[in-house]
Amino acid sequence: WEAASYLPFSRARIGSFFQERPVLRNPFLEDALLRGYLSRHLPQENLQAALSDLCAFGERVANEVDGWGRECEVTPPRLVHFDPWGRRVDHIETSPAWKRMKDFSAREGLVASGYEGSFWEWSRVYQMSKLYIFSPSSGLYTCPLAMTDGAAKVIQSIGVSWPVDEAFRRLTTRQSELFWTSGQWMTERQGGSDVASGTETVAVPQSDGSYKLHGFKWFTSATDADMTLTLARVQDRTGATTPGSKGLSLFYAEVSRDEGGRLKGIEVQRLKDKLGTRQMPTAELLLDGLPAHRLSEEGRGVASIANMLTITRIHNSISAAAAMRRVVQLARDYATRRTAFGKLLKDHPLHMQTLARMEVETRGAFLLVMDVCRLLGREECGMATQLDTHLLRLLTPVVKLYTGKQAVAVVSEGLESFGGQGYIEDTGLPGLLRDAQVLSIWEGTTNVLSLDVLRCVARSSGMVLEAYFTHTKSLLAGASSVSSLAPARKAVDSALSELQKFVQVAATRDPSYLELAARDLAYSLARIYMGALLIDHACWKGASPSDTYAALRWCEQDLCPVMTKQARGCYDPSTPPLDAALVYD
Ligand code: UCC
Ligand code: FAD
Repeated sequence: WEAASYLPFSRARIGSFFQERPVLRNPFLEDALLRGYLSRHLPQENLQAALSDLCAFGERVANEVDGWGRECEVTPPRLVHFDPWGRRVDHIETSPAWKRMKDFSAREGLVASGYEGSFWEWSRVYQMSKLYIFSPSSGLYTCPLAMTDGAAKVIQSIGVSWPVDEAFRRLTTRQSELFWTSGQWMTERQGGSDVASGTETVAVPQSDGSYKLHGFKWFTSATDADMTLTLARVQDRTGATTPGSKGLSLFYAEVSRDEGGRLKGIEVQRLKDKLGTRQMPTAELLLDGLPAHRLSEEGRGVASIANMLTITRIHNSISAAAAMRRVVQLARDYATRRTAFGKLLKDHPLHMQTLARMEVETRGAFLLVMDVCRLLGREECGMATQLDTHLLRLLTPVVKLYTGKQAVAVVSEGLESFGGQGYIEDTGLPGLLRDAQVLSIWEGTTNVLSLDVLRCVARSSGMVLEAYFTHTKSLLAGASSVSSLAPARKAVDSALSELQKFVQVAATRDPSYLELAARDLAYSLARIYMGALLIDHACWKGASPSDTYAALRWCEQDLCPVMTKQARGCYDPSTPPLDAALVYD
């Protein structure tokens, strides 16, 4: 008995070693690239104010908001169909932390700062920097904020007047008691990508010029919103509607309740049971006479909601870059605390190589999404050149589709860097991966956005590509005398020439050829441009040796996969039947 009491694992003892957890420190102070980028670009007169605001914000995110985010995850929303007396109420109960996120977001101006113009052309960069710091701790509150921002943008582009002037004020206010969020109800059961054929919802004209909507919206996220933008087909006097995209119009509707507490014109069918994004309600909605106002001309619904898509796709990309940044931040902290094979993980070169590769991906993503924010800011200030406008149109689907995929890969690798603990729910880590997975699905899947790239190239008669080639070359020009960057510059230069060759060859082929190449083309556009941005940033006078190293590492990959695959015959007319045969073998 005496001998046994010395045994370290005897009876109730569970050993004396407990691994220290990774610690989340101020995400602003922890991010050298973010601070460098802002110091480089923000106007000098505002720089200090912006940096102190972001620093204080980062402190709150680490010490307070992150805990609320976790509370949102463990207290998911609940749908209460009936009140105790049997009346249908369809009440969506959300956690106190979710409600706190709404107040916090308003007070911090997470939407408003995009409209206040305090940083002129850099206002979007400033706003998105804040969202980038906030996103992984936000309990997915960035989702309603994205749609809110998108709705404000649509209203602004259409004109801030009745019936949406009040809504615009509320969407862009910093007063939490007035702040509204918006939904974006586009998806129906027949099609989320093919909205034009999939939308069955009809809009029945009313005598006062308004409409009542009848239909079924299959995915509606953050359904506790105060208003929504949605698509429907206007019925003529005979009840007929126009099929396809030409029949779709854009509508504004408020989500309100009658005196009995029942939703006006809406029934919440059920909440979705989702892989991730569990913090926020995503519902199926029956629209049964929802009062609405038409915002677009009849038949201009898709074109009018496109402004919302631009904004939400940029938000999506910010969330993707932020998820990568967060997992790298935690993983590198953990590597200073965890020992294996006699030394800390940080002292194992192979582990550091793994984290460094994640860091390179994160940097490429960050610079691309910030560049798109820069272009958006220029457009909104009336400063955009034609080149800027073309670039913004081309790079929006590119950044969304590429960063969505990167986020899943980097976050997955990141989880592995915690070993088994990365798979354990109450560490909070698995949620990062679940939430990353949606980034490539909603707001346009990878393939659908790749086809959007083709469409915008065709519709601009190639002008968007011209802008892309011109601007990428100008980014490289600054590096011509920097010898340490020569291999990277050479790689981007030659990939750019390859891409130009591909475009020339592709122009002579039929559309089905381009369709097969669409995804690889979009990836090539992303990788080359990210390479050029990394090189450009490394040439800045405040850049560090790590900025140069990141550029060199990025440019070691195949920057132009579309040309590599073309050379291998991957888009030849013989491949589709072979692909199909292989899949169904
Ligand atoms: O998923 C959703 C919400 C999730 C929550 C939000 C989270 C945000 C991030 C948070 C981070 C945590 S809402 C559902 C999103 N749904 C989609 O993204 C739909 C995906 N499908 C497409 O994008 C398709 O390409 C469609 C629906 C746009 C295709 O429709 P059409 O009617 O066939 O399109 P067309 O014919 O190509 O274009 C019709 C018009 C044209 O204008 P005009 O007539 O003037 O030539 C196009 O130029 O719309 C214009 N247009 C665009 N304009 C179409 N797409 C765009 C665009 N991307 N930008 C500018
Ligand atoms: P489908 O269009 O059926 O696509 C299935 C597959 O086919 C995809 O891989 C796609 O890439 C591929 N595909 C489709 N067309 C082509 C093509 N032409 N060429 C090659 N490949 C193709 N929607 C809203 O409107 N509002 C919301 O708030 C909202 N919230 C969401 C929340 C969550 C958590 C999720 C998962 C989805 C949400 N959605 C929302 C819906 C989302 O936008 C759609 O699911 C998405 O756009 C895809 O549409 P789909 O589901 O109909 O897929």
